[in-house]
Amino acid sequence: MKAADLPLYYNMCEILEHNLDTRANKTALLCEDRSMTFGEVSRQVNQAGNALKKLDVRFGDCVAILCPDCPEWVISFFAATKIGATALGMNTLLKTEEYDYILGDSRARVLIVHDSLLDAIKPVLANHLTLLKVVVIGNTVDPEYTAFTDWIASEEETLAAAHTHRDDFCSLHYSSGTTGMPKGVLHAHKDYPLIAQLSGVDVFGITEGDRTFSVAKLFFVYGIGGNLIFPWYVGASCVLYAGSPRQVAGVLKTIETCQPTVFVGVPTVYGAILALPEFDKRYKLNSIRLCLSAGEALPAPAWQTWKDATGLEILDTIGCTETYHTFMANQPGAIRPGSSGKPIGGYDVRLVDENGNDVAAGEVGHLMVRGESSALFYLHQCEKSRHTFRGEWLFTGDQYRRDEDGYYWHAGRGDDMLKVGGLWVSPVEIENALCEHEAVSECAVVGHHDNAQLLKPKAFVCLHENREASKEVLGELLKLCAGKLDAHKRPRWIEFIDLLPRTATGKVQRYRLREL
Ligand code: 3UK
Repeated sequence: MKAADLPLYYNMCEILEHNLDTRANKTALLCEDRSMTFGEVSRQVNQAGNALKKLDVRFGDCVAILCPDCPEWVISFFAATKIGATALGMNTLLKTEEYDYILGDSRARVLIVHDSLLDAIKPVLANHLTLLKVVVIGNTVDPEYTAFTDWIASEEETLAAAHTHRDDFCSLHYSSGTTGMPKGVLHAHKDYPLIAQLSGVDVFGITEGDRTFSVAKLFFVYGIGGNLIFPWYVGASCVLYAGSPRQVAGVLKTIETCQPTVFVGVPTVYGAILALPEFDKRYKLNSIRLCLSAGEALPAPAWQTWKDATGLEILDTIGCTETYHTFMANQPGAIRPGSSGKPIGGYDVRLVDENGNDVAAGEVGHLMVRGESSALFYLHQCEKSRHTFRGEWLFTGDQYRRDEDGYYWHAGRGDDMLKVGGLWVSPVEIENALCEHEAVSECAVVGHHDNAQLLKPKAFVCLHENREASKEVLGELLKLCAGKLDAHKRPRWIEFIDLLPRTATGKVQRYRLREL
């Protein structure tokens, strides 16, 4: 599928509305306390869209949503895009100053916020004169604000979609980098059917009979793609989970109750489930036919243990906010555990050196990707945009190696790579070696200057709960590295810590380790 196959004037609310002809009474979404049909969702989208129009929200204006995964999140998102505005699903794990930055950078006109998150953003609302209205979802609504249900209750249940060009922007996602303030990534209406067809249908084979469930939240592109856009594009249902993915028991209980067929997971959650003794006997997971993983590399041992316990083969896939969704994946029947698979249809990749020339086979290079769902720039970030968006190609910042069979292996982030003694060293290679020790639960390697001000690898190691840091363990780790790694790659320091610092979306913040 190509963008040019879509009508020139196209609104992404089609992804919901094409279901109205034949499936208006089919369940579109389920959550802990409710379920809604496509018809019901569509009527409330129209009501919310009419309420936004009454506030004079116009083409291109930003509507910010700050809410755990629930029907109102979805309704607000489609309402905004349907009237031609830009929907901004905000990360629910950010700090007040980050909300302040995002409200300002996006010039949000309306904020739709869940009562449980109001306190986190309330102190900065007065800073934003562009903000016309705050609508609150939930039970305990401050009389200062309008309750979501009251806001839409008296509105008309019909609404014509705005005459949007397929290249008009319809969503804004802030991507939390490992450094600096988050960057706003705008996506167009066309990107939604593109990713649904290219990944959801062509690679993952999602069909009308499926039911998706995601631990990645809707504010995260991987989550909204896998758990809203893919299923609705084919008329399947989704399960919304408002809880934290860290509450693994809640995740497993939801799977047991709602019986999804597709599980949209991340490596840390697979790891946490595997750490629960006899999880496969205590919870019924047999509704699941397909398991996805993304966000960071899924280690091969976790892939194998999951397969041994459940019989299911996880598909590790990589995408980024800039491409909206997947561009490389392990495909059913062609999986290489530990790798990110191969480029999927609709996307091309290249591995290049510092000068932009293709690297030789087997060598690590910077990953560039080309595909029609790519964003065009970062909002208000000229310099960063120039660095990342290079004509048709997107510079991902990832380091990859391609093996003889064409599979791609992640070798860390470009900005994490170390040059030791003039040679490139990937922290990931050292981390993999350390993780082979049975006492190690996770670890991260960063560059650290030695007495001669030369960069050398330093490892931060977390041990399993029942293990103590000791001279013995340290000695074993050093010995392990000596056996596995070339001399220049061996960590010169190993420090034991309780937890690795992570971003709100779960990525290790190496820059914080560097600062330690
Ligand atoms: C890293 C991976 C190794 C990689 C995303 C699937 O994660 C997503 O988007 P983000 O913008 O982050 C992108 C960056 O995360 N990464 C993601 N997946 C993998 N590294 N193996 C993987 N399987 O550094 C990438 O550049 O938060 C993932 C679909 C849509 C997405 N937006």
